[in-house]
Amino acid sequence: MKKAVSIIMGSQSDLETMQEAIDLLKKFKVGFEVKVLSAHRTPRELAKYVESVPKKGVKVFICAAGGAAALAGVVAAHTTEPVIGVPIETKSLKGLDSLLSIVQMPAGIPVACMAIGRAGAKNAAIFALEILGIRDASINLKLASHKRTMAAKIKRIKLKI
Ligand code: RP5
Repeated sequence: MKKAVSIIMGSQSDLETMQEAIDLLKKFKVGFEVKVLSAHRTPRELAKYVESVPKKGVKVFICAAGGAAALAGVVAAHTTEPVIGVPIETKSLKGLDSLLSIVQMPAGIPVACMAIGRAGAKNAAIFALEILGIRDASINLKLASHKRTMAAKIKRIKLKI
């Protein structure tokens, strides 16, 4: 299975949140790889990795970081592939720090910023699948079925009030 998605996280501590994205990509049977690389702690290794993987088939990056979350922006600076950012919830500022660090990119270097925390991780995987779905009709069909399942769950709800 070719690895079309690269998930990068700034720390091992981000894995708990990013498991949501990993589980979804597994469910859709889309190839991916996961790396821990930090914009601040391993800047050279990060740049080298980002510049090397599109040649191996990576079509989209998902980057998760918390606090002064430079990761997604730095990845976007080193590639022309789409970059999706996931702001990790933090203890001090509840992830607002991560959100603003990821969303407030300067003109010319966009990052698609998701919601803070687990919802953002899940949505990052879905958004990555939507990007891949532009070229791969089978992914599109699975996404449509995923949406129908979500709708069916809502429709089944019977409130006892
Ligand atoms: C960020 O700092 C990481 O993405 C993580 O969310 C946060 C804290 O990292 P650790 O101190 O837990 O390694 O770079």
